[in-house]
Amino acid sequence: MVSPTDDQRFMAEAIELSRQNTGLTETNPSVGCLIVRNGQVLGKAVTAVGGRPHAETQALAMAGDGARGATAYVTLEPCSHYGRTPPCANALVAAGISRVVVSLKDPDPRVSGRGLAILEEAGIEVVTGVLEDEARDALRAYLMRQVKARPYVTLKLAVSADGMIGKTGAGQVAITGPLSRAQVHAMRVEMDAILVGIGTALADDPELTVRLPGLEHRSPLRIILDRKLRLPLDSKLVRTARQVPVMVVGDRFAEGAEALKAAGVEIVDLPDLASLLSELARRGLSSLLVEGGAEVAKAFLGAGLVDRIVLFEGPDAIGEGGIETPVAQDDIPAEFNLVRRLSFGADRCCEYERKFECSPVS
Ligand code: AOF
Ligand code: ZN
Repeated sequence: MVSPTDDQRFMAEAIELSRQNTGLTETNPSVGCLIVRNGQVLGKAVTAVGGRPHAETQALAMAGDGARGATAYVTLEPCSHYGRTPPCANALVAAGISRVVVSLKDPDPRVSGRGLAILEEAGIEVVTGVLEDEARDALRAYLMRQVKARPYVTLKLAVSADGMIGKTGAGQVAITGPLSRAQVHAMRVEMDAILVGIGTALADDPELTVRLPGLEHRSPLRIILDRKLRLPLDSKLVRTARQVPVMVVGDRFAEGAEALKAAGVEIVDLPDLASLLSELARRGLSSLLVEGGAEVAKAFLGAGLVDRIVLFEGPDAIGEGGIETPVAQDDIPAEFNLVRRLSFGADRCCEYERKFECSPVS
């Protein structure tokens, strides 16, 4: 007999494994799978970078004949559709797996319940809902796009000791230290897109790429909210548009549109943030990091379109000329809960999450 604690322990390992490729599996969720027999892990895998092969087929290949009579732990319901790979549910049946423990049902309409049905019809014991909250956290971006047809939105803010996010006319001001900055780059790796307003783009001339050794090629799509197309052609963003895509959300008939397009920038003309998020989801993007500035943060918060707030707090004050943060630690909206508290050198970092109300497990 497998005790419930064993199920939780192995599922925890599968979830941890799944996090390894978060953000790197294109439109696919990053799923973790363990093949276990008599308490021994015979195979384990995560959805490959790029989205294929899926986790189960790789874990089964690793377990080989050992999979016969074994238990498979999968963070998401095994797929049942013939996509670019044959269904994982069928592969589990063919390998002689006798028990499958799943955390979450897959909301993808091509799968949604059918994967579990294939397993049950083959006489496999199926258990669902194990460590559901943890799996939902690991799969939150994928679930948000599937269930709400928009990306999961994270708002990142770096706030000084006196509650400021910058200084008028001063360009980029160092609020947090190098460890926090490295952490922001690590966050970017997991994102499908990063967004700033034109105010920030003009003041900071940011590059918004990932600059971590070995991960430079993992930069997300860069989005600038720029109604009047004020983004300068000699900005770092435009100059690097051919290496890492840049999308400007603005009036496609405004002056300068042709020059931006010629420089490799895409212009999309959309009326509001909700339509932008729908468009991103339609393109298969599941996660968005909003990096500033104050007006953009307020607009996302005001529209109820923020799912997570990551608040970095530096040790020094900015003083005179400071730009006030749109949200401080003591006025986080009530619907957000503190989920993580970390330190990066002299900086503190608090993460707040809005209750994620999509429960795909029936
Ligand atoms: C699994 N195991 O590791 C993953 C799954 O485009 P395709 O054919 O690869 O299918 C994408 C869908 O497969 C995706 O929407 C989700 O339903 C499922 N992802 N399923 O069995 C995996 N990544
Ligand atoms: Zn699959």
